[in-house]
Amino acid sequence: MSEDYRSMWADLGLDLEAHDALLGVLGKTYQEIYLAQKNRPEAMGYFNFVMSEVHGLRIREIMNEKAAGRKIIGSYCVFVPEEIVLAANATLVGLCSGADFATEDVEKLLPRNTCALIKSSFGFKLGKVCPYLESADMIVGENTCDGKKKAYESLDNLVENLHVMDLPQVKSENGRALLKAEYERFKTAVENLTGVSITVDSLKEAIRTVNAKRAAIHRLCSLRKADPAPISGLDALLANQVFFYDNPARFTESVNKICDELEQRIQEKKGVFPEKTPRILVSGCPQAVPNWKLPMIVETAGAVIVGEESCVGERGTRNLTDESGATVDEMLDAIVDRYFQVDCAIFTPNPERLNHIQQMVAEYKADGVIHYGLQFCHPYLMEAIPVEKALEEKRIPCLRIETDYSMEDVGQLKTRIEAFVEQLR
Ligand code: BJ8
Repeated sequence: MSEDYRSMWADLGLDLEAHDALLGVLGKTYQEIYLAQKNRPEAMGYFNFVMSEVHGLRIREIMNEKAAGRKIIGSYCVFVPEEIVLAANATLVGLCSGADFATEDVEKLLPRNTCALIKSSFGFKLGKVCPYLESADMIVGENTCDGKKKAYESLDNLVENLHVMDLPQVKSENGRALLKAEYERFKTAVENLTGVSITVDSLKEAIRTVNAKRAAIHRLCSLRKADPAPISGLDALLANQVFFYDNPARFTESVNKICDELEQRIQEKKGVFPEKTPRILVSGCPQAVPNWKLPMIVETAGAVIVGEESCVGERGTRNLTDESGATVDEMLDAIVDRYFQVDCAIFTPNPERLNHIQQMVAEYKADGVIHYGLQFCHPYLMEAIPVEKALEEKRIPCLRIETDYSMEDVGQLKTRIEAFVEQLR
């Protein structure tokens, strides 16, 4: 990394030594998991570049945006509407939370039995190793699960400008009204931060930009229906992860380029694994960068992942926003309609999620489902039990796993996953 980046990280207040250690581990892990794959599409070269510059070039771009007066907003959840952020001439970045860091310090603020994702978000802050978090002018928290809701009360003491968004827990008329009111309040907060009023034109353009990004990912998803699978689950997950922090227009273009190449591969019947490789749908908690543990195990156990029913995946990107509204309010309604369909397990009851899992199994011709639950995540772990039961009633094999970010259980998971893959053959 150039000296130029080091001074940028120092200006952001990062702990350079700890940050070097993080980048070292990240680079090594990426090398061992991603670069070791065979038959990758050439266009994945873009994502290799993005990952090698994840704290470099992208942060430099963000710092340049800030110097030009643009505000940066950080988010932990797919309920934070990027459309509103872009329409106010700001940039939204996802704050990844996919690795353990500064655990001892974190456990002074949060109980040990908190999910790894929440602990990680605190670890990156306390360890001063996330340039996205440090460059953000506003951080958005959301009242989703109890863990996050209560953790934001403590996070409020650690960051300067935390905006907490209330979220409904029930898909009712009242729930929808709450989401609309909260998106209006968020719009005002973003406008106050940026000094930019959202107009019909700016909101329409923002909706189009985010729709284009989602449409590119939809295209990628649908190409994964082919057998042999033209892209690995690891690579598709990476595209879904980069979705959260790359420049939207460049991301859209890069994903479409991969899709062009995948279409060619499908025509030539060229796959990343041989035809008839057991196909797995992963469903459950989000897998944030650099949490690649599960797909690494699955795809080295002789199976291929063909879809992610997850917020870093189809739950997060499904459905476009209607862009035909003639007023800001009409478009806000369309945004609410789109996001209100996200079937996170914090909702009760949440039958749409089970429907979507079954739909995805059929569409992607999955042979089985692995339910991915993070330890101590009550919403997903609880929902996993009826999901597994319903799938098995339909003769769709399901393996329920509960894990964290440590590597301690890799051997045990490998054994269980290999046995599951064997059962699917
Ligand atoms: S819309 S899934 S991104 S809240 S793993 S922190 S649920 S205890 S992440 Fe999520 Fe938004 Fe829902 Fe999606 Fe809590 Fe579970 Fe931890 Fe979780």
